[in-house]
Amino acid sequence: MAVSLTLGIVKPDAVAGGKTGKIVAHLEEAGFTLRAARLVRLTPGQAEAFYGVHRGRPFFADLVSFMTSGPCVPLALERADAVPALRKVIGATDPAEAAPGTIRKLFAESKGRNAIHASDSDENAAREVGFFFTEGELAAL
Ligand code: 3AN
Repeated sequence: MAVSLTLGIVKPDAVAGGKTGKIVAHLEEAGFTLRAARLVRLTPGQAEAFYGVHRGRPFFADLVSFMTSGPCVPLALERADAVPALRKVIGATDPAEAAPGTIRKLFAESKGRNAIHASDSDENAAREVGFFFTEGELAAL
């Protein structure tokens, strides 16, 4: 089990709902170490670039609109097997289908307003961490 990095984003619904601290605490209790974090309001161009893989999907315009609707909190998270571990901790995309105790079950409102993003592969994790943070911003432990 190699230690690796993944990207989480506390989404605008959870930031506006005052859930950022609870979600970060949940992640730390699940064994993740915070390597970098910031509060940022994405521009439409940034959100379209970040979610470029979903361009053309029916929910793309709503996704960009939602992700630019208020500040979000990108997090560079470190742990053994970080990518699958974070996917497990956040739960299914639709909170109605998310397992008990997962972040989306606890904090998400709907499939669109679903509280948190997590990278879905090591390759995307590297791209997504690099989207928000420079090497120098990944704090040394
Ligand atoms: P996940 O975030 O679980 O990896 P993806 O990659 O399928 O899910 O979708 C990316 C984001 O697009 C989701 N987090 C969600 O906000 C949004 N999304 C996905 N499917 C839908 C849908 N059917 N309706 C509205 N938003 C959706």
